[in-house]
Amino acid sequence: MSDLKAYLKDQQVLVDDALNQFLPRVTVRPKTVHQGMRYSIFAGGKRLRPILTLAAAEACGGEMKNALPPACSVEIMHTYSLVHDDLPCMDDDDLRRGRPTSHKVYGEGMAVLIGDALLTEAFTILAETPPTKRYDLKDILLEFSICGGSRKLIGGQVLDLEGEGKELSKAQLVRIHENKTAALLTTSLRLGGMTANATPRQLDALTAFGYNLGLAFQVIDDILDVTQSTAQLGKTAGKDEAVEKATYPSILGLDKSKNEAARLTRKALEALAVFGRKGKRLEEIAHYLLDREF
Ligand code: GRG
Repeated sequence: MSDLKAYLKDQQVLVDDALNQFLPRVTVRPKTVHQGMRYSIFAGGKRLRPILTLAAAEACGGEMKNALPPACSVEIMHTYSLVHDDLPCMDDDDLRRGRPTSHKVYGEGMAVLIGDALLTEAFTILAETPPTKRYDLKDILLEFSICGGSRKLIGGQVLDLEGEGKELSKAQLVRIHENKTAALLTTSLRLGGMTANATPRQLDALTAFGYNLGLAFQVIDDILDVTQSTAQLGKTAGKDEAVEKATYPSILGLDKSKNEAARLTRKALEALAVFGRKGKRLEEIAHYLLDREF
């Protein structure tokens, strides 16, 4: 596992360097929005999604440098969703990645624009992805845009908003998180595979892995919200219970939620068989996420 820790650190540095290269400098006018974009991007964060993109490319025999543009795009789309999700009209949060949220620093109107600018920039960077024999830029663009749109990411947020203050069934909760959480993890992996000219069978395997890993990740996120401190998480702990949000622990209880996360992780791991030894990093990441503490 210590080898994995070193690998994760190296990948984080690689992604951060690429993000630094791709994003507009703070001196570009208007400076406020570019400062705000970098404030949220470089606030920390595990860089899970871009690391998955790079590891999926590796599993399919591709080159890391070709996967860097989509790796940055998925991290930027993720960060935009956090900036907007934290707004007072959404989840109303003051703390993210251990820092005051974007609207606390820049004001609400500017935080909306910072989120918009991040999402738009994600497409600009995605356009740098080199096409492969099986996947042209249109395939890559559609994978990314459908994931971020009303059918997935935004659709999940809509269901989340509509479910506020209601008792939800497990099936309804799963539907929210398939879209809010699992969709972007799946797209992160699939884009990595596409840059490596993945076979349809490999792409299906990445999809099944991403779906189950994404749901497992959310179950753990819900568990950590109950069991960890604000300092440990870098975001407000106990928030779900405080706003009476339906979560895995609130529906299943803590023990059954832990079993559910382990079951989903097992399903995710089964999907990796097609990669043989090349799927080792993805396998290690799945184990690591199940045991994570923040
Ligand atoms: C379009 C506004 C809008 C929302 C879409 C993705 C989303 C829905 C909202 C973002 C907030 C949220 C609770 C997402 C669920 C996925 C999740 C657990 C995100 C946290 O991801 P980590 O732990 O965060 O990878 P870091 O900071 O490490 O990158």
